[in-house]
Amino acid sequence: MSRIVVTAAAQLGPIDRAESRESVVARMLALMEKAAARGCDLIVYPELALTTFFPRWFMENQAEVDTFFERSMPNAATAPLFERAKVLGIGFSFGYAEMVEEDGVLHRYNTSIVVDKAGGIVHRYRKIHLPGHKNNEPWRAFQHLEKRYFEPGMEPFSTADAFGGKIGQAICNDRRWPETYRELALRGAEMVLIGYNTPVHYPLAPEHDHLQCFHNHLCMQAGAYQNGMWIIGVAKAGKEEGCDLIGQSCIIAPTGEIVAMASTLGDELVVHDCDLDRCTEIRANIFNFRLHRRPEIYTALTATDPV
Ligand code: CDT
Repeated sequence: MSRIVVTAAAQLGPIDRAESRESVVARMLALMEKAAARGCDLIVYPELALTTFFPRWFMENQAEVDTFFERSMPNAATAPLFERAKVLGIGFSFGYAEMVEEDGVLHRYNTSIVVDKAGGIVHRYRKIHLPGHKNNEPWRAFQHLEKRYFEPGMEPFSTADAFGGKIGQAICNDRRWPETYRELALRGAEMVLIGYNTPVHYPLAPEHDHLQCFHNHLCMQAGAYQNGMWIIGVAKAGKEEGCDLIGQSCIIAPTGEIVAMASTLGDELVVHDCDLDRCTEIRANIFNFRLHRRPEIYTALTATDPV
């Protein structure tokens, strides 16, 4: 049986603060129609896909922050995505700000879900590596307050059996950490979906601004190759509320090669036939974990502090 997952990376252009979820969902639906017309099994949207990237602003009023969060999924604004995808017979994935009450305590996470062709949520991932800072730092051109507005996800990386294979998820800053890919690969992931919002300007090291696009591909290509997995990297791109976000949404083969890439900073679809059996080219050979890995020697990897 074929294990080809025809996959679309659905890049979104900028979302203004005033743009409604309904308007964004209409844009996502337009991309979904295109993907379905191209025979896609799965369409992948970026991190925090439903709103502007709100951690760029310091907000003291929690009620204002909470306007960017979803209290249930699906909900009234996103139901059209679930309904249309089911009719089209296409799966999808997108990121959103999740507010959830667990054991009487309110939690807020940077979350991403995978929905299968039958319309069911088959995987949920809460961002583990939250970048940025907790307090207002007015010297910055813009804030990056993920550490203030979200709790880090406490569930380990995981996979779902979906689309004929094992699908994992990571979110934006996670893609810079080699542990993300290795954890997912050791848990069997054959395809990892990674949405991102990455500003061109990095206030802590502006001398690296010109390297943002290079680092974007560098880490995802290395992650794909060193673990023999497909990587679907999907940007929210373009000038959003005066902040330039990189694009370069791409599909990366288990060999580390970019096989499809967006060429704009707007709403754009790139599609590839991803053969999950190609993971074996790497995993049965150069990175055969069982034969060649030496976990008994890597003790520093799971130690809490660097040696
Ligand atoms: N969304 C996200 O995680 N963005 C970060 C920006 C750099 S850290 C301030 C990233 O790693 O792309």
